[in-house]
Amino acid sequence: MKDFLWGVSTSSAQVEGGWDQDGKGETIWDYYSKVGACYNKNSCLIACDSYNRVDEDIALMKELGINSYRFSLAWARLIPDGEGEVNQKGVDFYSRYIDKLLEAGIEPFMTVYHWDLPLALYKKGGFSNRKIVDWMEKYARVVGKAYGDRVKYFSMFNEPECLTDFTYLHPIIDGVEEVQSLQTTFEAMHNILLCNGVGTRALKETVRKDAVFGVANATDICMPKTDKDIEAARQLMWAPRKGFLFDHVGFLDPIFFGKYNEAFLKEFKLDTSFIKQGEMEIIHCPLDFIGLNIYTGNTVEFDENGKAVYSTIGPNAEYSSNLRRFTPNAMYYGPKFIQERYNRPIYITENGVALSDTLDEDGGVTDNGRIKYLKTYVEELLRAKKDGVDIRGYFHWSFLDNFEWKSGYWPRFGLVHTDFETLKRTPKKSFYSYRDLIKEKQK
Ligand code: PNW
Repeated sequence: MKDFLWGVSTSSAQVEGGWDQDGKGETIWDYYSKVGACYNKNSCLIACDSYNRVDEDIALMKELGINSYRFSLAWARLIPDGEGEVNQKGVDFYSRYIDKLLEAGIEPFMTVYHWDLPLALYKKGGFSNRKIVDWMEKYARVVGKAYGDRVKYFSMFNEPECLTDFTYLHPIIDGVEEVQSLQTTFEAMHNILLCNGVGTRALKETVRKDAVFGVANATDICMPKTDKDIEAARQLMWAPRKGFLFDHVGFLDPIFFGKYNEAFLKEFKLDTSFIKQGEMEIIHCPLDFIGLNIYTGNTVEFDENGKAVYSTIGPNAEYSSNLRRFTPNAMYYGPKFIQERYNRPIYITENGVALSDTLDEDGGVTDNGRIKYLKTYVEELLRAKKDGVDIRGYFHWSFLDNFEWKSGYWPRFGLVHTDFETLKRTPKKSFYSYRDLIKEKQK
């Protein structure tokens, strides 16, 4: 497994802080923080202060033994109002970061947009304004020109489906955002897909020739209850799903096949007449890899009438503080089903668990639950790889405990504990366990 990428993941808004340092513009999450819209009025303005702790963090990554780091750029650091002047100090920040990662033997795995929209663009309608496609193209060009000589792995978007769902259908911030109709949501989704298309092309034109492009996809996986139910799981995996509307087929079909999935359009009664000529060609942008963010899945079986149905799974006491169910075989069936349909190399761009980790008396953190979670999920992933699925890397979410959006700081996903008062970092027991696992697998 020499070329396999073993890494950790973060995103700009969740770790950086430094919200107005060196000319950065305000983002929607700075704004949500200021109006106290997140859990317990938690705010991302300082977050983990990673903006000012680059050397300390990279030293920890080195100690962890990872060979890749997945992180995102804050659009408002590079272009404070999202569309106007470029802020050279912001550009230089990530440039230095990339150099330091490379010096440490850590491959940068870059996400261009992970949800922190410049506030100025939000005020102009954000993804509902068709002009966002031009703004995104300009931004991607700035990124490509600044970093494309050194960065090989690019994804324009993190979880476009979560972004759409949480912005329009289940607004992240109650009372600040309003629930939108399915049609309005679909039109914003279409703009996001156009942004992905123009952004990826702009990057391709500006970066090194051996660079590869993907998208990090949110995945609610379906797994069979028994071996007799594999076909049932496959059926529901590709069915438009109630409750989490804009999932796999909604986003990946148009990107890879150049047209919206018929069942998806029908299920949600979506009207496509607003789509202009040539737009589906822009969206159709065969990417080199698919990133999967896998946390959990649903068990599926055939009922007595031969219909594919979801099986009920009870709560898992061991992971009672987790935000999602403990379902390691999602790491087997997710990549397998995704590869069957889209046939691209796969990176697990996120996988992890939120626990209520606290410091022990001796100052350490004994997070045995995370150790078991990580090992079991990775085992299932490697089983899929052994069975022929083209899996090229695994990134644990997350490097540090960080700002979990609307939920603030209570869910702790890190391999490293963050004290949000003092900003002190303390590697948890799982940090050393992951370090040993990487060492073992790289032999
Ligand atoms: C991902 N779900 O989001 C995001 O990419 C990260 O920014 C986030 O911190 C991480 O997961 C942990 O939550 C998700 O409800 C949010 O299934 C929600 C879901 C999945 C992923």
